Amino acid sequence: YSYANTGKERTLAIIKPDGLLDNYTDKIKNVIVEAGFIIFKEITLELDKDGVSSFYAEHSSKSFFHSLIKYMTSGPVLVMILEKENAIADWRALIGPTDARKAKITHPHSIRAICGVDSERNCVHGSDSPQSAQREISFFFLEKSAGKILPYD
Ligand code: RTP
Ligand code: MG
Repeated sequence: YSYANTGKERTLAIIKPDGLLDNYTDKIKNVIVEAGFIIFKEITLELDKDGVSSFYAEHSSKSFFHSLIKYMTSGPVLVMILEKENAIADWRALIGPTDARKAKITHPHSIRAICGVDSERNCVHGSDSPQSAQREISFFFLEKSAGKILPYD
Protein backbone atom coordinates (compact mmCIF):
# COMPACT_ATOMS: atom_id res chain seq x y z
CA TYR A 1 0.00 0.00 0.00
CA SER A 2 1.17 3.54 -0.57
CA TYR A 3 2.51 6.16 1.78
CA ALA A 4 1.31 9.67 1.02
CA ASN A 5 4.50 11.54 1.83
CA THR A 6 7.06 9.35 0.09
CA GLY A 7 5.36 8.22 -3.11
CA LYS A 8 6.57 4.74 -2.23
CA GLU A 9 4.40 1.66 -2.31
CA ARG A 10 4.80 -1.70 -0.60
CA THR A 11 3.96 -5.15 -1.88
CA LEU A 12 4.25 -8.67 -0.53
CA ALA A 13 6.61 -11.11 -2.22
CA ILE A 14 7.11 -14.76 -1.38
CA ILE A 15 9.86 -17.07 -2.55
CA LYS A 16 7.95 -20.36 -2.56
CA PRO A 17 9.39 -23.71 -1.39
CA ASP A 18 10.80 -24.69 -4.82
CA GLY A 19 12.64 -21.36 -5.00
CA LEU A 20 14.29 -21.94 -1.62
CA LEU A 21 15.01 -25.64 -2.14
CA ASP A 22 16.69 -24.97 -5.47
CA ASN A 23 18.80 -22.14 -4.04
CA TYR A 24 17.32 -19.31 -6.09
CA THR A 25 17.12 -16.93 -3.13
CA ASP A 26 20.30 -14.95 -3.83
CA LYS A 27 19.56 -14.73 -7.54
CA ILE A 28 16.01 -13.50 -6.92
CA LYS A 29 17.19 -11.00 -4.30
CA ASN A 30 19.73 -9.63 -6.77
CA VAL A 31 16.97 -9.11 -9.34
CA ILE A 32 14.86 -7.38 -6.67
CA VAL A 33 17.61 -4.96 -5.67
CA GLU A 34 18.73 -4.34 -9.27
CA ALA A 35 15.13 -3.37 -10.10
CA GLY A 36 15.24 -0.69 -7.42
CA PHE A 37 13.24 -2.33 -4.65
CA ILE A 38 14.18 -2.08 -1.00
CA ILE A 39 13.58 -5.23 1.03
CA PHE A 40 11.81 -3.54 3.92
CA LYS A 41 11.21 -6.68 5.98
CA GLU A 42 11.73 -10.40 5.53
CA ILE A 43 10.93 -13.56 7.39
CA THR A 44 11.57 -17.24 6.71
CA LEU A 45 8.65 -19.48 7.64
CA GLU A 46 7.41 -23.01 7.42
CA LEU A 47 3.78 -22.35 6.56
CA ASP A 48 1.11 -24.56 8.11
CA LYS A 49 -2.01 -25.77 6.28
CA ASP A 50 -4.29 -23.28 8.02
CA GLY A 51 -1.93 -20.42 7.22
CA VAL A 52 -1.75 -21.22 3.50
CA SER A 53 -5.50 -21.93 3.29
CA SER A 54 -6.26 -18.56 4.76
CA PHE A 55 -3.62 -16.76 2.66
CA TYR A 56 -5.01 -18.28 -0.58
CA ALA A 57 -8.67 -18.26 0.61
CA GLU A 58 -9.81 -16.74 -2.73
CA HIS A 59 -8.84 -20.05 -4.39
CA SER A 60 -10.53 -22.38 -1.87
CA SER A 61 -13.10 -23.63 -4.42
CA LYS A 62 -10.57 -24.20 -7.21
CA SER A 63 -9.59 -27.68 -8.37
CA PHE A 64 -5.92 -26.95 -7.66
CA PHE A 65 -6.45 -25.76 -4.07
CA HIS A 66 -5.47 -28.98 -2.28
CA SER A 67 -2.39 -29.34 -4.44
CA LEU A 68 -1.50 -25.68 -3.83
CA ILE A 69 -1.63 -26.24 -0.05
CA LYS A 70 0.64 -29.28 -0.38
CA TYR A 71 3.07 -27.34 -2.53
CA MET A 72 3.20 -24.31 -0.22
CA THR A 73 3.76 -26.49 2.87
CA SER A 74 6.44 -28.66 1.21
CA GLY A 75 9.30 -26.57 2.63
CA PRO A 76 10.19 -23.15 4.02
CA VAL A 77 9.21 -19.94 2.26
CA LEU A 78 10.82 -16.51 2.37
CA VAL A 79 8.26 -13.72 2.80
CA MET A 80 9.34 -10.15 2.00
CA ILE A 81 7.85 -6.68 2.02
CA LEU A 82 9.24 -4.89 -1.05
CA GLU A 83 9.18 -1.11 -1.29
CA LYS A 84 9.55 1.31 -4.20
CA GLU A 85 7.39 3.52 -6.37
CA ASN A 86 4.76 1.42 -8.16
CA ALA A 87 5.98 -1.66 -6.27
CA ILE A 88 2.82 -3.75 -6.75
CA ALA A 89 2.57 -3.58 -10.54
CA ASP A 90 6.34 -3.58 -11.05
CA TRP A 91 6.84 -6.73 -8.95
CA ARG A 92 4.01 -8.52 -10.80
CA ALA A 93 5.65 -7.55 -14.11
CA LEU A 94 9.03 -8.79 -12.90
CA ILE A 95 7.73 -12.21 -11.81
CA GLY A 96 5.84 -12.84 -15.07
CA PRO A 97 2.78 -14.98 -15.85
CA THR A 98 1.42 -17.62 -13.43
CA ASP A 99 2.31 -20.55 -15.69
CA ALA A 100 6.11 -20.79 -15.69
CA ARG A 101 6.03 -22.87 -18.91
CA LYS A 102 4.30 -19.97 -20.68
CA ALA A 103 6.60 -17.48 -18.97
CA LYS A 104 9.62 -19.21 -20.52
CA ILE A 105 8.15 -18.49 -23.96
CA THR A 106 6.47 -15.10 -23.59
CA HIS A 107 8.54 -13.51 -20.77
CA PRO A 108 11.92 -15.31 -20.87
CA HIS A 109 13.61 -12.80 -18.55
CA SER A 110 10.91 -12.98 -15.87
CA ILE A 111 11.65 -14.59 -12.51
CA ARG A 112 9.11 -17.36 -13.08
CA ALA A 113 10.73 -18.17 -16.43
CA ILE A 114 14.07 -18.51 -14.66
CA CYS A 115 13.12 -20.54 -11.59
CA GLY A 116 9.56 -21.83 -12.14
CA VAL A 117 8.49 -25.21 -13.49
CA ASP A 118 4.77 -25.14 -14.39
CA SER A 119 1.42 -23.50 -13.58
CA GLU A 120 1.69 -24.49 -9.92
CA ARG A 121 5.39 -24.54 -9.09
CA ASN A 122 6.18 -21.00 -10.16
CA CYS A 123 8.63 -20.15 -7.35
CA VAL A 124 7.36 -16.68 -6.39
CA HIS A 125 4.26 -14.81 -5.30
CA GLY A 126 3.28 -11.18 -5.74
CA SER A 127 0.30 -9.20 -4.45
CA ASP A 128 -2.07 -8.46 -7.33
CA SER A 129 -3.61 -5.15 -6.12
CA PRO A 130 -3.27 -2.49 -3.41
CA GLN A 131 -6.03 -4.24 -1.46
CA SER A 132 -4.23 -7.59 -1.68
CA ALA A 133 -0.93 -6.00 -0.70
CA GLN A 134 -2.43 -4.46 2.40
CA ARG A 135 -4.19 -7.68 3.39
CA GLU A 136 -1.16 -9.88 2.75
CA ILE A 137 1.33 -7.61 4.54
CA SER A 138 -0.97 -7.50 7.57
CA PHE A 139 -1.44 -11.25 7.36
CA PHE A 140 2.25 -12.02 7.71
CA PHE A 141 3.54 -9.10 9.73
CA LEU A 142 0.71 -7.98 12.01
CA GLU A 143 -1.67 -10.86 12.60
CA LYS A 144 -1.68 -14.35 14.01
CA SER A 145 1.05 -16.75 13.03
CA ALA A 146 0.84 -18.42 9.61
CA GLY A 147 3.41 -21.04 10.53
CA LYS A 148 6.68 -21.68 12.27
CA ILE A 149 9.22 -18.88 12.04
CA LEU A 150 12.71 -20.10 11.17
CA PRO A 151 15.93 -18.31 12.10
CA TYR A 152 17.20 -16.11 9.31
CA ASP A 153 20.58 -17.23 8.00
P1 RTP B 1 0.33 -15.86 -6.73
O1 RTP B 1 -1.01 -15.48 -6.14
O2 RTP B 1 0.99 -17.01 -6.03
O3 RTP B 1 1.25 -14.66 -6.85
O4 RTP B 1 0.09 -16.35 -8.24
P2 RTP B 1 -0.84 -15.71 -9.36
O5 RTP B 1 -1.54 -14.50 -8.82
O6 RTP B 1 -0.02 -15.54 -10.59
O7 RTP B 1 -1.86 -16.89 -9.63
P3 RTP B 1 -3.21 -17.25 -8.85
O8 RTP B 1 -4.28 -17.43 -9.86
O9 RTP B 1 -3.45 -16.30 -7.72
O10 RTP B 1 -2.89 -18.70 -8.25
C1 RTP B 1 -2.23 -18.83 -7.02
C2 RTP B 1 -1.22 -19.97 -7.13
O11 RTP B 1 -1.90 -21.21 -7.24
C3 RTP B 1 -1.13 -22.09 -8.05
N1 RTP B 1 -1.89 -22.47 -9.23
N2 RTP B 1 -1.95 -23.71 -9.68
N3 RTP B 1 -2.52 -26.02 -11.20
C4 RTP B 1 -3.01 -24.86 -11.59
O12 RTP B 1 -3.68 -24.73 -12.56
C5 RTP B 1 -2.72 -23.68 -10.77
N4 RTP B 1 -3.15 -22.47 -11.00
C6 RTP B 1 -2.62 -21.70 -10.03
C7 RTP B 1 0.13 -21.36 -8.46
O13 RTP B 1 1.17 -21.66 -7.52
C8 RTP B 1 -0.32 -19.91 -8.35
O14 RTP B 1 0.78 -19.06 -8.20
MG1 MG C 1 -2.63 -14.53 -6.99
